[in-house]
Amino acid sequence: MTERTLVLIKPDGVQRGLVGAVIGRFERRGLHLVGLKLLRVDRLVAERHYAEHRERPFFAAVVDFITSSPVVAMAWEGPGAVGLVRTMMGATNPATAAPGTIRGDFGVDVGQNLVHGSDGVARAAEEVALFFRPEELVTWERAGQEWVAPAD
Ligand code: IDP
Ligand code: MG
Repeated sequence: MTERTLVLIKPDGVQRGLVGAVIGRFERRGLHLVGLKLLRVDRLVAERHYAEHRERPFFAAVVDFITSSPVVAMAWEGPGAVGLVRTMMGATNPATAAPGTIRGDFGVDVGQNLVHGSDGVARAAEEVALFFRPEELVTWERAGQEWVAPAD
């Protein structure tokens, strides 16, 4: 089933010049890019984005971090895209993330773990809507996509 998910390259990934490397992984995997922008996350959006963690001790730190410097926001589609992206990102803490994952290849610290990916289909729809206006999402066909997966 085709799903849509939100991916953020967090401030550490942008500052470290890893935007191309991260996007390239999703492209090579065969996912379909339907939204992309560089932006500075404002505090209200950050607090809504991390609302599920409001009571956690690290809430203020994650809001401070995501608003500290620009991020790249993307919407990607593909079969099982939500779980696929989570698998490609690796465990939340890069210290224990498997090699071959984004966090496991590029990070060492839980606070600077490079990427965000939605953790469910319903949450993904909310997160895409938080970061993109409807007209910013582009409907298009990628050449050769039939060699990645059959259309559903
Ligand atoms: P996820 O990004 O793998 O979905 P979540 O549990 O949703 O992980 O946590 C959101 C973000 O909060 C993480 O990506 C990480 O940057 C940060 N975070 C999670 N747990 C901790 C912690 O124990 N200390 C500091 N930061 C944390
Ligand atoms: Mg999460």
